[in-house]
Amino acid sequence: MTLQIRKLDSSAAGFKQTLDALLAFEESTDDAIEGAVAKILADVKKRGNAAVLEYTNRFDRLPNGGAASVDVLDLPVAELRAALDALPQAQRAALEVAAERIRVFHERQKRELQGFSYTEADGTVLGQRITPLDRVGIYVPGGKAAYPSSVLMNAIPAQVAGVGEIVMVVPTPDGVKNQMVLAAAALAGVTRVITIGGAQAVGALAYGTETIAAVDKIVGPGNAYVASAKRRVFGTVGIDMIAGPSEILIVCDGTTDPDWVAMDLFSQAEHDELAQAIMLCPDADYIARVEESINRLLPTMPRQDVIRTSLTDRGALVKVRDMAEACAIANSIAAEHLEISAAEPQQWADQIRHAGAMFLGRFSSESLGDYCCGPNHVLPTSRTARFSSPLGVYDFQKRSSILFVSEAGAQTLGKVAAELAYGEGLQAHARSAELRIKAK
Ligand code: HSO
Ligand code: ZN
Repeated sequence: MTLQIRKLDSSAAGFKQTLDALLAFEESTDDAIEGAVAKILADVKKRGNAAVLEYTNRFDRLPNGGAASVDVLDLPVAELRAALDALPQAQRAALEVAAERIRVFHERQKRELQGFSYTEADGTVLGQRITPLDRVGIYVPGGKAAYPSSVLMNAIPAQVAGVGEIVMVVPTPDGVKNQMVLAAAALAGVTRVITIGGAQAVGALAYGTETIAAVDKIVGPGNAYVASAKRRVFGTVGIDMIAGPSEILIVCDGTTDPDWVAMDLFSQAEHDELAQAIMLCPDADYIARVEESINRLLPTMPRQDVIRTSLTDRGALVKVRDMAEACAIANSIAAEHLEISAAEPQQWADQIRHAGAMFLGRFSSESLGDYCCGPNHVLPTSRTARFSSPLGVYDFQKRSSILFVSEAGAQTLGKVAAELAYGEGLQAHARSAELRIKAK
């Protein structure tokens, strides 16, 4: 059965509306899920470990009738190390290379963001200090969607930032532990792993329990329950972002092997039926060749059902007037991943302002970035790259302002502050400033 991938033309009437409709993604908010999550969070807040244990035993089908206490759900750090040691050699080596490259990139980010201070003529010193968060929680989904690469991408920036405690929660449905996830946790400097998941794990991290210290921020992807729980605890703790389905946008000049482009489209389509894979290209013949590649290669893919649904429902091959127009459309899409698959990628890249990550040139497949180039694969989805950024060291740091006012500074600044304070009707502010002004 050949796949009917949508073909659009940027010159056709109504193109913009068609594209907007295709890009629209609204996370469905399900009242049943919202209600269940609110109840679980309130219960964990009130009853702590007893509630966490109950929900875990109810939802995760643990062997031997479930866990007897939350303590047994804690994995000894030695078990992480053992998982790493037991991995097949090639897999371990790949994980180590990836971890090291991700670390190098994020160390660079840390160097980019340093505090500063400057001294004024009267001796007043103003500055900014950067400190890491004390404790963060990393949510790792259980089962199929458990990606060891995501453990690296979430935990390494936290470690590089200098976060003292990195607590990973991962559900183990049916008691099955993903050994590669544990190995990745060992490499990424995770300090504690608790085998709990769902809204109850988010609640335990956010509110703390008798044995789990509350964290300052929770990051990492999860299902609808986890997303809802993260939204609800936001404010009590920080959260990263609520990730939507994966997206890839390929701007292609028609000089790349069409099989490569087809496989790159598949690579994100295979994540999820709701994933989005789109190509923009000025060459109609080339678009036909990519379509031919898609139909020839699809039957060879183990995840062809997911890919087919994703490409049929949300994919498109778009004929554009020229590469400049492709770049303009790419900016309006603000995709999570943008590949510029072209012979001269740089000139087009210079025109891009909105994209989570840009992959330049035909050798830069998105999959390399997903695993091991070094930049983070946790990226803004659903057009949010217009205003937000990849996960990074910055997300595990915060800034404090530093103000040292010299005696001389207090004389001049005191008058300014008092004037403004009287204007705002705030007497104590004004007097507080004035008390420090010496009577001449
Ligand atoms: N492309 C995904 C990340 C990932 N890919 C994990 C493979 N494993 C983020 O959009
Ligand atoms: Zn991916």
